[in-house]
Parts: sequence; structure tokens; C-alpha cells
Amino acid sequence: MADQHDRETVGKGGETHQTASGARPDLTTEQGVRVADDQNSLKAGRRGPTLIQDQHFREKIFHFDHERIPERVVHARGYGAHGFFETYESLSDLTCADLFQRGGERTEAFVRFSTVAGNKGSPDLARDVRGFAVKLYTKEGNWDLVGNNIPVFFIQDAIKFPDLIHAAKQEPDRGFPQAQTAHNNFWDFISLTPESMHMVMWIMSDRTIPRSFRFMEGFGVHTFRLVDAEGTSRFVKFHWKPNQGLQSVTWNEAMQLNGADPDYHRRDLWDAIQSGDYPEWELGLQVFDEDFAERFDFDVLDATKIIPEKEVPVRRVGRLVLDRMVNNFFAETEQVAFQTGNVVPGIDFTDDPLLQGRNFSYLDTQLKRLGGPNFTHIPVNAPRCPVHNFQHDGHMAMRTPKGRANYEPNSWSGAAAGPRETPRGYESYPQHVEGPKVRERSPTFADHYSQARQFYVSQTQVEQSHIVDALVFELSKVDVPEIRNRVMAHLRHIDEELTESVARGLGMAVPDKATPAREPITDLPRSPALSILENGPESFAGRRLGLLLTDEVDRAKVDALLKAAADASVTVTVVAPQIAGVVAEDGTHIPANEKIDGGPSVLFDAVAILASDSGAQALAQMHEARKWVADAYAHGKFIYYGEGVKPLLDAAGVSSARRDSGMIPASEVAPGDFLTACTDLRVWDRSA
Ligand code: HDD
Repeated sequence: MADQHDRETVGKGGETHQTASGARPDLTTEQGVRVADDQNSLKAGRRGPTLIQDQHFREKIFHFDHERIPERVVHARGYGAHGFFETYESLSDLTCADLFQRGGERTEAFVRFSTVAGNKGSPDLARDVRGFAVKLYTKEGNWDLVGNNIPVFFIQDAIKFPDLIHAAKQEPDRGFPQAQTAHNNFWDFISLTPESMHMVMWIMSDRTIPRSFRFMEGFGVHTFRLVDAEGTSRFVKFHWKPNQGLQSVTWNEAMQLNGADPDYHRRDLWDAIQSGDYPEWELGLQVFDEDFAERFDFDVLDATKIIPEKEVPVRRVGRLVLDRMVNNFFAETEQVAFQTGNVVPGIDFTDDPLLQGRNFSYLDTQLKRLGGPNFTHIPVNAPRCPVHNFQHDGHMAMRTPKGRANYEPNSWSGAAAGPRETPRGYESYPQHVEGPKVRERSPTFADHYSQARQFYVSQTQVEQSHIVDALVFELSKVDVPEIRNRVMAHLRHIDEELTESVARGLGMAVPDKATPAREPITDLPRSPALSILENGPESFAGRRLGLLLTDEVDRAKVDALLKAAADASVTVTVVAPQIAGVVAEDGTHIPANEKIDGGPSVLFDAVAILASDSGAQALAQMHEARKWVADAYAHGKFIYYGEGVKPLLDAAGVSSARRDSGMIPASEVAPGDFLTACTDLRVWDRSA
């Protein structure tokens, strides 16, 4: 018993609690009987067989045997946090949604970020779309905005979702590859699904390898409706804009990070929130009316299209702050159940066929995952406002309804018998709908390439080259040349130079163009909002500096750098040849956070090396140290280096001739100025 962790116990009312005094509570069985010995099963004799009457042993193993629930069929790997949403000013001119009525009003929120394709244990830096699911516990019920970090989707109709996901996940006969799209099935499906080409441009960009959840945007994707108190409806697209700025890693870093720290994104969010550096996003609305929808080049019900911010500006209406990690990963992050159908008065759906299908799927999937219809009773899912209905009974019912009434209308529930009238009950927008029953795609959904091109031409040159590299990488994992050809045949409608670069990278000829369902528009204007690099941070705050030290280092220089980092809200990880740390020139001890091979430079946004002459010479002999520096350089990172570090730089291949604006000597530049320079994050014209 002595080795047991502090744990919560279950009290009379079925609520979990810790002992009021904070003391370690006694272990009990689920029936509340105190356990005398939790470490030895009951046996007939010291070396004899275990007895079936050992109820405590049976209960403990029974519970353990049933600890897992099915993982989500998509978005299995995720990480959640609590926070709040704050409305800037009343939006009563747009919507009667209660959370938007009063400036300064805060609404409790829970957010789960995720990757789509990988299983629960897959690495964080897979090239993949990130889920950005937000649950807002409003006073008038829960509103779930179940979005992604990309504003468009692969397919236009939900009926194709199982095909898309089957194609992206592990191939069914061999059970691999895990958490990646670089395989035959995925690209086979894509090559036969031209509507996915806009999304393909986004997933081949660095959007799918974000530096962390904190540095990515979120999007509601579909066109929704806002409905005001008079019943007037306007269309809306939802955006989450990170106040931290956008940032991604490079593909080479992503591959290394998956080995160095498969939990890189989880750890980042945990570290940031636990240290009080709360990430924030602003909620942006693109509001437009039927007239705009009519005029717009594309169908606003088509989830493979954006509305460029230049055409409909994004109005920032509030902020989302994540300020508390969960107490328990399973109870909260695993059991949270999002559902696109969860909307509140003032927010409504459109006929986007992807959204319509999602509204069915999310409720349905929770039955499988959470085992019954009462998952809304789980604390993370339960609304924070009163809930009254006669949806009683079922597996694991946690509420205990009182009284005789379990049907409606009834004359038991109060004086006024008969049907209830509820003020501000949810009313669907009375949109007029009629039409023949058909299985058809609207011809207004037929343009598959124009916005893919617009996305591509809106990227900086560096970002365009990353898209080319990603396509070459992925298609090089496809071993059927015909599939590669089919993809390139689509690319030709997006950009000829892009196609030629990809063909060159593959060592293949450029194929004929695919036959388009509709000829694309080729002169859509560039939109800077689509670039990551044009929407970077305003400072280096919130980033992580890797500081490599050796014995005999000048303590004053280390302290000056640490102070400058603290002033600039930059986190420092001290890396040393040994985990015990280093002994500085003045005899003081500086503890390390990582041993050099456990803390490779890919983990950091910028690096600094402060070493004694002998320390630098010793590092120059170490493979890990040379790689630490060579990688930081190749990945375009800012490198701050003290006097005496030259032998290490030379050994790592960063000779004097290769020292550019990102190689910053400590002898000439103060630590604070170095950190200010790091705002640019990378020196992109550095050739690796
Ligand atoms: Fe989905 C989970 C986002 C299309 C069916 N989806 C899921 C999650 C996110 C999204 C963020 C994870 C929620 C969580 O953290 O628990 N999905 C999207 C977006 C889509 C989209 C932005 C397109 C715009 N999804 C989509 C379609 C279907 C689904 C078309 C089915 C017809 N999605 C599901 C699901 C999941 C899910 C099977 C798995 C686990 C869950 O719902 O709760 O129902």
C-alpha cells in the first residue's frame, strides 16, 4: 500500500473527490471496502495457487481488462485543454446566439486538437491535417465547432468519406503504412478524385507539419448561418486566428522529430499552459448574404472552396484562451464527444452536403465509442445549463430523474398541463426547400482547379518549393507510375511549372492534361492570407531556444542569455554532453535539461552554443554535437555562438564562408538582439 499514488476515491453521491485535507486516502474496492494489501493476491499457501475468492484481485483485473474503448475512427490521436471564449462586443446585429450578446462575456470552452489518419499512438509530426474541435458550453446549450487547421476538405459529399479515410489509413491487407499518406492507396484515390486537388495543395504545404497546435489556424470549413432575433439569416465562415502567429517545421525536421519526440505537439501544449503561457486565438467571421453567394465564382455550399479574405474580410469578434490542462486524459480528452449538429439558437446549418452528412455521423459514432446514448452525462460533455427531457434510461444512465412524468405532454409536471411553450427554443431557419430526389452533384461544384491554383500562386517561393518537394516525396512512395501520372495530369491545371518541377523530381515525363469537369479560372488574384510565412509571429515569444553548454563555460554569458530569454518570454532547454549538467569556469553548477543525443536541435526554434575552448574541441569530436549544429544550420535556424566555438562549427561543416545573417556571434551581438532577430524564425536562403 505504501507505494500507491494519491488517487481519487468515489464518494457516496458517485462524485469523485480527494480527501479534504489533501492526505493520501485509504485504498478501497469499488464497493468502498478498505483494502488491506494491494500488492499480493490471496493464495493457498505462500507458493500456492491464487484463490478465486480474492474479490479485490478479481475486481482490479476485471477493471483493467476493460480499460480501453474503441479509438476514434478518424482523429484518434488528439490532445485537449480547457479554456474560455470571450466576446469582444455584442453581435446582436448578426445573431441571437447568447454567447455573442454581451461584450466581455466569457464562455467555458474545451478544445481537442488531433491528427486525422494515424492511430492513437502515432507520432505527432505525421504529415496530416490537424483537427481543431471546439466545444463552447454556452448558457443556451453546447455549441461544437468541429473544424480543421485547413479551410477546405477533400470531398464535396459526405458519402465519399469512408472511401477517403479507407484510402488514407493503413492498407487493409498489410496494416501499414501508419499515419501517412505517402502510399499507393491514398494517391490512387486522389488521382481519381479531382475535387480533392485544392485540399491536396494545402496538405502538401507546410500547413500539415505545424510547429505546434499553438501556431496554427482553425477553420469551421463549411458555410453556416447566423440568425438574428428577427429571424434574418446571413451566411458565415468561422476562422480561428492564432495570436502567436503561424509557424511550421520543415519536412526533414518532421521526420526527425517523430523519432526524437513523438509527443512533440502534446508536450508543447502541456509546457506552454503549465508555465502560464496561455495560447490564444481570435474568432474571425466572414459574413455574407445571398447576393454575394449568387455573385461569387464558386458555390458557397462546396466545402472544397474558400472565400478569399480580400473578397469578404474576416471580422475578429472574440478570443479563445486555453489556460488549463485536463486532470485526466481519458476522462476528458478521450471521452469528449464532438458533434457538428450541436448548435445553439442563432446558429444554423446550410445545405452543404458534407455538413449534412457530418450531422448524422458524429452522433452515431459516439454510440460505438462511448458505448451508449448517455455519453452526454460525462462531465466533459455535459452542458453547463439545465437539461430537462424524457430521454431516460439506457446504459450507464448517470442522472436520477424524480417523479412520475416520463412522457410529454403530461399533467404531472406542473400546473399548466398540455404542450410546453419554450421562449427562445431552438428554431430552425425556415429556408424554403423543394426539388426532385436525385443522386447528383450540382454543376456549380464542378470547378476543381481554380482555387488550387490560387493557393499555389499565393505562396512565397520557399513555400512553393516545399510543396514541390512534398509532392515528389509522396509520389516517390507510390510504386505504380500510372498513379503518379494521373496526379501530374491534374497538377497541369494548377500550374505548369509546378508540374514540370514535380516531373523532374520524379524523373518522369510530364503527362497529358486530365480532362477537366470545368475549365479553371486562371487569373484569380494572390491572397497573402494563404501563406504561412506572410503570417508569422511578431516576436520570438513563446518559442524554445536550445542552449548547448560545456564545462568551463563563462557563467556570466550564460546568465545574460538566460535573462534575455526570460525577458523575451522565450523558453530555454539546456543541453549538455551529460545530463548532470556542466561546471562553469567559476566552479558553479549549471543543470542540464537534456543530454545532447536526447535533445537534438530539431526540437528547438533557434539554438545557442556557449562553450570553453576545450569544451568546443571535445564537442567537435562528438558525432551528436556535429549533427546538432549541422542540422540547425541546414534547417535554416538562427545560431548564436560564443567565442571558442569555431572548431565545432568547422567540424559541423559551417565554415566561415557559410556564416550568414542567421549565424550570430555572441562577441558582437547582445543576447536580447539575437532573440529579436529570431523573430524571422528561419534564414530560408541558406542552402543545406
Ligand atoms: Fe470529421 C471526428 C473534423 C468531415 C466523421 N472530424 C472529427 C474530428 C474533427 C473532425 C476535428 C475530431 C473530433 C474530436 O476531437 O473528437 N471532419 C472534420 C472536418 C470535416 C470532417 C473539418 C470536413 C469539413 N467527418 C467528416 C465527414 C464525416 C466525418 C464528411 C462523415 C460523414 N469525424 C467523423 C466521425 C468522427 C470525426 C467519424 C470520428 C470521431 C468522432 O467523429 O467523434 O464521426
